[in-house]
Amino acid sequence: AGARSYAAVDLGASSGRVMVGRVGPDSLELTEVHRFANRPVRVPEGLRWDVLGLYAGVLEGLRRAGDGLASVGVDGWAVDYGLLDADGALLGNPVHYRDRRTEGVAEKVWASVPAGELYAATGLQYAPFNTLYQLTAARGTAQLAQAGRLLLIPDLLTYWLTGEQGTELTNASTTQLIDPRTRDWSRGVAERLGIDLSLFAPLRQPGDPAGVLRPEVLEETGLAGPVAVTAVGSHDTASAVAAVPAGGERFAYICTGTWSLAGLELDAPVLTEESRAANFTNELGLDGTVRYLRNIMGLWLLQECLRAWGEPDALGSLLPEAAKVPALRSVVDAGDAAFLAPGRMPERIAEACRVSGQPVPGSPAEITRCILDSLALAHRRAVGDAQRLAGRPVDVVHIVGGGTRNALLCQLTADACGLPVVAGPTEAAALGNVLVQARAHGPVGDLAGMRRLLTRTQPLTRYEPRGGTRRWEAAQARLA
Ligand code: LFR
Repeated sequence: AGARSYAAVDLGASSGRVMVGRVGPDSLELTEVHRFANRPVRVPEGLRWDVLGLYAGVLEGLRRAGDGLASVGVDGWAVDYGLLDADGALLGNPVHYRDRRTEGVAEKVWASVPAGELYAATGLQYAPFNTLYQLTAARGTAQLAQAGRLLLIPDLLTYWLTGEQGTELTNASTTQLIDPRTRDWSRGVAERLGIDLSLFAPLRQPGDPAGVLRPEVLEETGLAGPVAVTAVGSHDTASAVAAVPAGGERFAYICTGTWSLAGLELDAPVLTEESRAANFTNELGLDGTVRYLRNIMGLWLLQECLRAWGEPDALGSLLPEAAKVPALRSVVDAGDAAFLAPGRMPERIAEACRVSGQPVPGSPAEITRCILDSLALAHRRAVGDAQRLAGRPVDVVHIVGGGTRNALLCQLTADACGLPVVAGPTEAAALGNVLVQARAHGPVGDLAGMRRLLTRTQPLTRYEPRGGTRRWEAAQARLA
């Protein structure tokens, strides 16, 4: 009784999905209605997103969701954007954050605003693909010169659905143009770098109304109007963190998928020089929170190997074999930006092992084990560093997202961290998306109330640490 349905559009780097969440005062059920591939395309200019293909997938998903939706919300990966001309038409295909155009750009930016000042003002870790570096790389291009508007990917799709433009705050915080203390634009930084903030549409908060589906969208999807569209934590990681089923405050989280995003939820940013040196980021979360975390390469390392082996679906059979390979024979630094670009991943991993004087993994099972050990090790380091830098000890590590399906990774993470791991939900980003909509339209309470509902309704698996944290310390020392 009293349950309502919300559609969550969740766009990841390898697939997009439309899920329908049915939320009542004491119930929460999520159904996948459509999943579609997200395939980056290499053209002569570089690596691009097929954003029209994604939009078509979204429309098909809404059609399958059918009538009775109280609202629709869109989240997706961060930092990337589409440019619109003065008539609102998209200028070319959005550039992929793994494109090479940002190589060497940071040094140019730091010549105008030193890296230390940039961190103190924006709290963002250095990643070559932060929107700020992308915009600097694009300076002087015909496309940017023609642009009247910049919309981050989820905001672009929301615009196509509604005709209304906005810049949702959690994702805006990944541009490196937001001050995490004021949660507003960092005008000083933008000015010094010659970035025109009027390219951005006005800021929107998660939960704000974002319009209604356009009549043409209703016609194409066969839905009966009106259907509201609601701003959610449109950065997928913000939605995923909102759906971490934590009880109290003493928890760390790891959002797993193409990336592993590991850290803490805080009330205020940590902007110290030590934090910058450790490359921790202060992205914005729901209700005034800060997502204090580090980006780790994540299951991308494995996805790329599977692609290289021509066996994209072989993980199920590889994992039992990888579990039999001796632990911690060789590890790589899973935080290293050297693994950012696509291509030749098995060779690059083997090479990293050779250079650091470790046994070189050869078979797919050995390479898989090396990757999982390396991810668990990077999880351990990020969870440990975050506690130390923020002065906030934790008792439990929550793993959400695609990695929850990988029991070996969850167990190794518990072992490495020396803490219990609670794994689940898998579709955290979609659940966070749905719950923010439900809160805007119904009886769901604050963040703590959302988390209680998740704890009561979602299947969770607990992994206890099996001891032996010394071995992980020793493995870490090999990478120093
Ligand atoms: C995860 C994610 C990360 C962001 C990376 C690039 O999907 O959104 O949080 O750093 O993708 O956008």
